[in-house]
Amino acid sequence: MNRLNQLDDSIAAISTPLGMGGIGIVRVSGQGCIELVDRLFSGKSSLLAKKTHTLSYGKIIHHGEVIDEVLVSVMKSPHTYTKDDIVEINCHGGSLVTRRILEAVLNEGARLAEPGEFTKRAFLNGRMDLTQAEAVIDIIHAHTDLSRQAAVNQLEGRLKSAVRSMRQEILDMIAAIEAVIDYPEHDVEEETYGNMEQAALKILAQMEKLLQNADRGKIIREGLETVIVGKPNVGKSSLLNWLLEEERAIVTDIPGTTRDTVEEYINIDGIPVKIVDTAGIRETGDLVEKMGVEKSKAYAEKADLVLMMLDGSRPLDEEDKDILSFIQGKKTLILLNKTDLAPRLSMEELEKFIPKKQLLSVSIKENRGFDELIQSLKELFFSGEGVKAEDGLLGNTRHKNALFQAKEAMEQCLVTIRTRMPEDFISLDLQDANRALGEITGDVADEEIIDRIFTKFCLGK
Ligand SMILES: Nc1nc2c(ncn2[C@@H]2O[C@H](COP(=O)(O)OP(=O)(O)OP(=O)(O)O)[C@@H](O)[C@H]2O)c(=O)[nH]1
Ligand SMILES: [Mg+2]
Repeated sequence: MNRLNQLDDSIAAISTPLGMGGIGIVRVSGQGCIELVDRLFSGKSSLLAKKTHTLSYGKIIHHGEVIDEVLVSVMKSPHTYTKDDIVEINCHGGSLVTRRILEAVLNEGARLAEPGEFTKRAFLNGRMDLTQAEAVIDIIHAHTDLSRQAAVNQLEGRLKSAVRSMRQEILDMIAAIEAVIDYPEHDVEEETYGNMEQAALKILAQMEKLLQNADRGKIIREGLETVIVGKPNVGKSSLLNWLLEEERAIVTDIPGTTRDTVEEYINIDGIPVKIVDTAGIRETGDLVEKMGVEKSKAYAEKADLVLMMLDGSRPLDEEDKDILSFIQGKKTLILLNKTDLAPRLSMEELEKFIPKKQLLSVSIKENRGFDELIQSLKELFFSGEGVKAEDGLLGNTRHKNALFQAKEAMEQCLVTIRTRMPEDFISLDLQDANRALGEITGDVADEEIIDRIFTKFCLGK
């Protein structure tokens, strides 16, 4: 669809969660939306006469029937979330009421908004760049204060300005080269190459600094995905409950209790940690259990961290060894559990083939080893240091990949300069870097990428 057409119509959606609550909000945005809602609104005076950013009391009447008593906010372009006119109808928070009001608004000619379409308009209308739009989802999804702070920094434009200033420096370099190309009678002087090299090195250093913290940033934003694996009955679900401090998963002494994955978030010093409890991994003829086992393996494969559990009251067996070899190459902590029982498997034995710093002895039953586990986790991902919201400047994998491409182009550019290649080659490398950076802010992102980002939003945002 053509972008301009897309921006022409009024879009509407229920912006509050569906369900019962004090209030529900139906949001409408686009040219002519005030008039549109006014046709449904009955109050002291017409909405068209209202000043911007005011609230009006009245009723929504559709086909002669009063749907609800409402407060309507009128916000006029350009100082609104989307930069277009916005009307928000605050009604009573029942899912039927909000739905009926939405229907009435659609009936008057608005189109049902796609997920994230209000924010997409804000982006297309130039109110925010792509990193700021992404920050909006991150704020909504934030599980800890640290994640929220990092997202707010991004919404305030910290990443945008970091990227834009690098782009500006690259554009300045391109302009300097173009100036030389325009006067071919002048050879490029050694001094010019020297200046170029300095400028390229400076930009590269900024890129590297941002990339250094990228993994931390991703963890702060998206959470550390941690999966608990091990053979049946070693205490995986007990570990989940222990970390959550609540009886979330069913624990029994019957091997094969957990059939499906159970996911929860915990907050470790501000770091959101997603913990996934899985079905014990073993060969099984039971179809349901088999599916659970497949799922456990799939989760372990994509996790940031694997917590592998062993039962200290049983000797190490083939099942344990299979799992150990399966998770090789992953960031792993091995927990030797049930150390309150008569030992059949010792830390000494495990230390023969597992590095000591990856090993922990715990007893969930006797509540031993909890602090050590949390400490090891922090060591593994943050070298034991505290984490600040600033570390999360580079928010997601998309940013990281684009920045990485930009860095490669700058490295190429440096080679081109150092080998004294003709100046238009330098310019080409710089343009590559500039394009990759532009993808981060959305200045040059293609529509498909943009659409993919906004479909992750909730309805009505
Ligand atoms: N003695 C002792 N028993 C424990 C400890 N941790 C867990 N258990 C017991 O071990 C049994 C199995 O615990 P679960 O947490 O259900 O084990 P699981 O690994 O989730 O098992 P599956 O879901 O079947 O794969 C239960 O009876 C727990 O009470 C511990 O530290 N010491
Ligand atoms: Mg279990």
